[in-house]
Amino acid sequence: MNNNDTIFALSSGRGKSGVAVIRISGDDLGDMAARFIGRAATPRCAYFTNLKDNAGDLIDQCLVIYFAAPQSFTGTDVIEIQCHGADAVIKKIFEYLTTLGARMALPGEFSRRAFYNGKMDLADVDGLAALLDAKTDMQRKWALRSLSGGDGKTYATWRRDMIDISAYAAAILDYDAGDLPGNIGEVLKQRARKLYDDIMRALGHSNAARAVRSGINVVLAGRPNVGKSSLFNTIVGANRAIVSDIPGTTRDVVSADVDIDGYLVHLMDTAGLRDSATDAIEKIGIARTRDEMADADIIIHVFDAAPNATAAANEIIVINKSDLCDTRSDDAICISAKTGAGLDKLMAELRRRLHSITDGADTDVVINARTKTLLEDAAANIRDAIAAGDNWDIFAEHIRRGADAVGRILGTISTADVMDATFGQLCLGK
Ligand SMILES: Nc1nc2c(ncn2[C@@H]2O[C@H](COP(=O)(O)OP(=O)(O)OP(=O)(O)O)[C@@H](O)[C@H]2O)c(=O)[nH]1
Ligand SMILES: [Mg+2]
Repeated sequence: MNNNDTIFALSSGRGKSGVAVIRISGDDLGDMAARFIGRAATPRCAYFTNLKDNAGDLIDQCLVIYFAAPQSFTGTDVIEIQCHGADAVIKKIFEYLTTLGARMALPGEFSRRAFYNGKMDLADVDGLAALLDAKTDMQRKWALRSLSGGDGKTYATWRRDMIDISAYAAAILDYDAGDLPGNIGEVLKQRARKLYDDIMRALGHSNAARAVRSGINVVLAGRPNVGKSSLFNTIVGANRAIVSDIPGTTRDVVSADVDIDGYLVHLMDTAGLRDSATDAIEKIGIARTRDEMADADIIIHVFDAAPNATAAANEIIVINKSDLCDTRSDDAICISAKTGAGLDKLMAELRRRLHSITDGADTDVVINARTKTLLEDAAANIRDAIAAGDNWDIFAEHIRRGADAVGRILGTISTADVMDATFGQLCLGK
């Protein structure tokens, strides 16, 4: 698996650009670098060079940087060519590199090398994938936290602790009680309980990480004709949803992604809720509204008169059409989608709710779907260990399984499918 044949890929984005970066990874690329620049390359120095093909024809004027192993992204020798970002130039350089025996890299192959060469653990790879996907500032910050190694350190500490506890528990079986500290059993249980609490606390914040990474679902719901679509269009800043005075105008879920305070928000306009709907399509629309409400992180419940409902924890109650009537309520925000009155208050409340989803989760590991399942597995094993009483072989075995689960998060213990799924998230050139 750990075969450092020479691979290359475009590491910058596709399309016409001022500069494109082509990355090459392999063993002993010093000769290749020297060939490009016409003399021996000092690592980490930038060389302006007329890059020529095998026939001596100029391909492009480039900057070439040589990174000697292990001080490179992949831990192998790496050459970066910065050329002009034209498709024809990139294609020609690729052809040239192929004649030198290099091949096009697979998606995620550079990071796979970095992993095998000890430059990254799988938590870092998850962080890198999240960073490359980041559209908003909050996504960028969270991905960087995960990428900068904090998560890997926490997981590694947990794993070491578990291996240690498991080893001591096994020792209780193997050694005479007189040779061991008197309270060793109690100490091991206390340590296991602390680990369990730490992991459960991290899991408790996994919703925050999910919300930042995948976006926060905000659903506009309410009776027909109250102005949901009008409000949706106002927040999105474009006429995306049809507005009319006919109740039941919106039949399907209309959604748009908006960046609010650095959070990626999936804003959804829905079919108005009414029991009297007879139209089959409207009924399907209402069922969809209910599905979206069930999955919502935040519901903006819109009324056009005094609300007849109390707000659920994830609901913001809004009374629209304040330009027409003067309904007031202490628990509701009065707005007019038509004149814009009160919208600042609604947006301030929405921002407060968005922040509260992630508040307090700042110091914990950034959990994704893969790590969540493994952490749940680890926690369940620690719980079973604690429940094993003084049955120390069962205690040791469960803690060891917990350590394996955390090892899988880091890739210390791995299977081919985990590797493929993790590196497959990455694009070409990473
Ligand atoms: N005066 C006034 N009219 C509004 C306001 N907001 C919406 N309307 C009007 O109310 C009617 C219904 O608006 P929509 O935005 O289509 O209402 P909806 O809640 O999406 O309705 P359905 O899709 O049928 O569920 C339209 O005629 C809008 O112009 C407002 O703040 N003031
Ligand atoms: Mg509508």
